Amino acid sequence: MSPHPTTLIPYGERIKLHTNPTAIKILEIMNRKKTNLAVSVDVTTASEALKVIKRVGASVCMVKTHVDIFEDFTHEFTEELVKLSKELDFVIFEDRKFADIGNTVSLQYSSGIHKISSWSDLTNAHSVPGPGIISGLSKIGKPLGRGLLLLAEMSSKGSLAINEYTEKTFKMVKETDLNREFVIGFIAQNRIDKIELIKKGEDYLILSPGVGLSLKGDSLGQQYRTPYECIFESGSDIIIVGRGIYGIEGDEKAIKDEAERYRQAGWKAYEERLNRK
Ligand code: S5P
Repeated sequence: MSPHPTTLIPYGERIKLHTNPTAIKILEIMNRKKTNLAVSVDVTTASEALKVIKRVGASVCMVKTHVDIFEDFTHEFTEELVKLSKELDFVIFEDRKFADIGNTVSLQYSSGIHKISSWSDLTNAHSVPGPGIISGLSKIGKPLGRGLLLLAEMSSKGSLAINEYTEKTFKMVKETDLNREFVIGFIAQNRIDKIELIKKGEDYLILSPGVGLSLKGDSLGQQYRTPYECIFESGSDIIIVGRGIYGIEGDEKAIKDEAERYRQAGWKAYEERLNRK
């Protein structure tokens, strides 16, 4: 099977295929820092999260958060996060997984305690409610230059986001976000932007969680693949790693070194994929 054409274009050359400021920023950072690694910082205090982010920042293009799991959330955290994102050059992705009707998600995105749209460059949503979820989030996020990812597949065992669901999620984006100004890609395990459905010059980012160099899974259904399997074999653009990095045992330097090990593995797989031409 011939490789998906997008996987043969260097990240830097894909910048011109996007108009969304967040998509452009992500690809620019990946190109500049030579990294396709996103670190998921799923710890339960904001102070611990900041420690991890400072250690991994130099190796990543993106930091992913779940701010609803922090016991000590305040906007001092988001201010510090935005500051670090500028200093250490990464994009902020709040993994909120919105899943409601358009009106509700627009409120959840802009309001409440977290006010996600005010500080997070990128967020994500399930396609299960239908296209209204894209319109509701776009109303808030597009004027701010934010980006959205739709969950087209999941890494967990028994996921229902497969086959027809995945295909319909991709088609929903094509039909709803006509100028591709807000939805910049997908959370998926494979290159789900089907060749026969993408027009020349159309570009989507595929981000894959469920990545581990030594772990194979957990007791709650998570399944891991290696950076090589994700980037080279499945054609993903960005690997998302959580426990494989912040959960590593050892001193402060261990987390930093582990992030660098994943960065190198992800980048090597990307270079091999380009050289396959
Ligand atoms: O399908 C998915 C989608 C996501 S966003 N599977 C996932 O695991 N995630 C998220 O990626 C999950 O919520 C968690 O924050 C991270 C994976 O963490 P890890 O510790 O298993 O690497």
